[in-house]
Amino acid sequence: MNREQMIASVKSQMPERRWLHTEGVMKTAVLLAERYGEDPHKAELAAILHDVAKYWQIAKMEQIIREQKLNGTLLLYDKELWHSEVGAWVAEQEYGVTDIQVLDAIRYHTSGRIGMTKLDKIVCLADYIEPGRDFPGVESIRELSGQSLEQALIAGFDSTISFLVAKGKRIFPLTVDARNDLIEQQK
Ligand code: DGI
Ligand code: FE
Ligand code: FE
Ligand code: FE
Repeated sequence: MNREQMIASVKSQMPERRWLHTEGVMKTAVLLAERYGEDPHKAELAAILHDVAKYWQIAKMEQIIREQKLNGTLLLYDKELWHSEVGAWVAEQEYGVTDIQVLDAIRYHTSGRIGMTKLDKIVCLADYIEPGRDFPGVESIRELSGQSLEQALIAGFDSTISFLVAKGKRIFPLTVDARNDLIEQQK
């Protein structure tokens, strides 16, 4: 499958506004890759596919996580976390992606993880700051993104964690671990 076919297929699985978000993540991820010395092709590929499963039915995502023996702990936390794990599986199974760095960048784009690779950081940060995003504090994360991938991502996770706390929701422990690890790396 070539790039155009992949784009058409992903686009057909989501509403127009989510595709516009994906295009924003593609452009932003390529810019960040160029700025921070990562392969822009890998960044773009991960960005194209990162939300491919976002609009799949909850029951279908749950079924894939169970049947394919993916990370079942996710099922104990917010459903918003499931599309990244399922997305990585789909990228491999249906889109033939074999590059583990690209698959992991998709898999961890929502939660983050300990020891995030540069590509993980780029895709996760691009998801926060693409031009279509507007949440309180996004502008300061955009500014930080010009200085430090890590500082910007810490601010992104802080914003998500605060949002979840304000809503009285639980936090997936890996997100807290990812934030703590990025802070540790900054020392
Ligand atoms: O898929 P997107 O909307 O582009 O963004 P995303 O994949 O980063 O998903 C973010 C959503 O996930 C956001 O609404 C918060 C929600 N969420 C729920 N629990 C957690 C969580 N996000 C993180 N990072 N950690 C959680 O524990
Ligand atoms: Fe997502
Ligand atoms: Fe995100
Ligand atoms: Fe996204």
